[in-house]
Amino acid sequence: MKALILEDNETMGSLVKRCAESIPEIEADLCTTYSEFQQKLEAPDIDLILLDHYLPDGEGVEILRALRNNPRFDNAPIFLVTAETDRQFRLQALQAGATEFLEKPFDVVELTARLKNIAAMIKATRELRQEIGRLQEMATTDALTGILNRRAYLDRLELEVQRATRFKHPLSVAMLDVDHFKSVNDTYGHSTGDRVLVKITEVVRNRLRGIDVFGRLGGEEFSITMAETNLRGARVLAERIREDIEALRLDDPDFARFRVTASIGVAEWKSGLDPAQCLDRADRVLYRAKQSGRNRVEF
Ligand code: GH3
Ligand code: MG
Ligand code: MG
Ligand code: MG
Ligand code: MG
Repeated sequence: MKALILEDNETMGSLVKRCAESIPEIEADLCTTYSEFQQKLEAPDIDLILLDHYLPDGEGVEILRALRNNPRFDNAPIFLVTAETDRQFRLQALQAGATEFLEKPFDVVELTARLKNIAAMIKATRELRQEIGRLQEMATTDALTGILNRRAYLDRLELEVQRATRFKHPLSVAMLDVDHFKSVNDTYGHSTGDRVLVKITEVVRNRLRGIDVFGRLGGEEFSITMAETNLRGARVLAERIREDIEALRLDDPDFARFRVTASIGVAEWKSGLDPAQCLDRADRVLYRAKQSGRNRVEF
């Protein structure tokens, strides 16, 4: 972790730096003027700040207030290390958001101990953040196929509908359902069924553009949101996907004769339709595709 120190007295600054660097996780950088500090503050990875109060070109407490108003540092650990011993001043500094307040001359053992505690807290916060990221990923990803799960897909669809409404841009939605998938499971087993779903996901993905949104709604049902795409464009894409799935062959020798097909319903979003209505339309069209013999695109 990176510590940035602002202290105009070089001897004092070096001492603070040495205390900080005696903690193995901390790497410290010393600035002797506020303007130098401001420049170095631009670095993206500063975890901890130590401020002196009396500076030739600024005052620690004011700098502290400014840092607390900066969203990048509103929660960062900030130490105020100052020769000012007045109680009123100490309260001011704490009220301005100082994490720690240390009087100069400070006790090296005390500063080091406090820095060590803060380093442990920074580490714990980091781990928590990573864990949150991991959980977020889990909560939005379908475990089998790695694409968006139902919840995340519906969130994205909602966003795309808002965007299309706002900019009056076209938007289309497709619902895809694998044909007679139950018989795939019954004939080849559930784990082969799973592999088929993964293969189909790959095939669809290869046809999509970066701005398309693809999710698994559940079982063998998928949906695609096509931004900036009218019904005509969506039909063309859906037809290509249908052909690709029909042409799919698995490596497994059992699959030499095996074919899988899917039916797709396509609907264009119209102003005033909410995401659920939009999906509902595509779903009804999909039903028609099933009724008309499967392995086809309806719109
Ligand atoms: P249709 O052409 O009318 O869509 O027929 P279908 O057999 O595909 O439709 P149905 O809804 O009756 O069956 C869906 C099957 O999908 C039943 C279920 O066991 C299977 N299934 C759902 N989720 C999974 C999964 O994650 N893995 C596997 N292997 N099978 C699944
Ligand atoms: Mg000073
Ligand atoms: Mg189904
Ligand atoms: Mg069904
Ligand atoms: Mg099906």
